[in-house]
Amino acid sequence: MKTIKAVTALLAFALSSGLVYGQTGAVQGTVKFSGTVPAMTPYKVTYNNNVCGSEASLDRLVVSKDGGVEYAVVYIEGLKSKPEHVAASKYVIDQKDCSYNPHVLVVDHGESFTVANNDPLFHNVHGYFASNGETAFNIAEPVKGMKFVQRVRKPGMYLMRCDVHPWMNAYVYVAGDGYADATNKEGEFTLKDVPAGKYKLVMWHEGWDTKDVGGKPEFSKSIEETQEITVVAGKTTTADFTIK
Ligand SMILES: [Cu+2]
Repeated sequence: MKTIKAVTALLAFALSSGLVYGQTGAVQGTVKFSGTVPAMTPYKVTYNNNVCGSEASLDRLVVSKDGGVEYAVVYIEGLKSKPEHVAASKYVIDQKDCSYNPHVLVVDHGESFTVANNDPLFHNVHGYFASNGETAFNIAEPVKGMKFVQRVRKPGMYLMRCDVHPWMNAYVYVAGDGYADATNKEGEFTLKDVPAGKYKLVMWHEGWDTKDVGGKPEFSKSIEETQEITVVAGKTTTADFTIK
């Protein structure tokens, strides 16, 4: 009798934890560029050249030789993940050689990220809500080695720029929906442990057209594409996007 009880308890645990049926699946795919990749004109740097160099890439469109688009953000709309605490030290945007690294960072909702200055000059990190262009935060980091932890409570996309060096730009996506990833150098993304079900998958790319407005690059609108996906328990769903 004891054995039956123990087995029943074990089975109940296995079922509730999804060990037996595996109630989650994965979503995997790529973002590719179709057609001729437009040449990106580097920004001409005319001051702080000893640190910043003479030309800067705006990193607006980064495509691999196989057409993979880096720095796109792919997320599931409206699916909340379990908040998992991640230390702010895990999410870092570094300022080095007057460029943000990485160019795009995905941060889980409710978490903080660190902005570091590894240049021997003044940078300020001006964060804007990408949705309306309003200021979300503004951090001054005048000295090399400074670090600042920024908490972003409102989910969504943030654009960061430096008011001193107008070519510097980066994005932080605060994943209100939890399930989000930024594409790697090959344009690949992976979303793991997604509960089985039907969802809307969204692909966001910042867009690459720029206009020079008094020496400051002004960026065109971002690009968004969606597709319906079905996540099956224990399986990997493939979803590919193309931009042109
Ligand atoms: Cu700067």
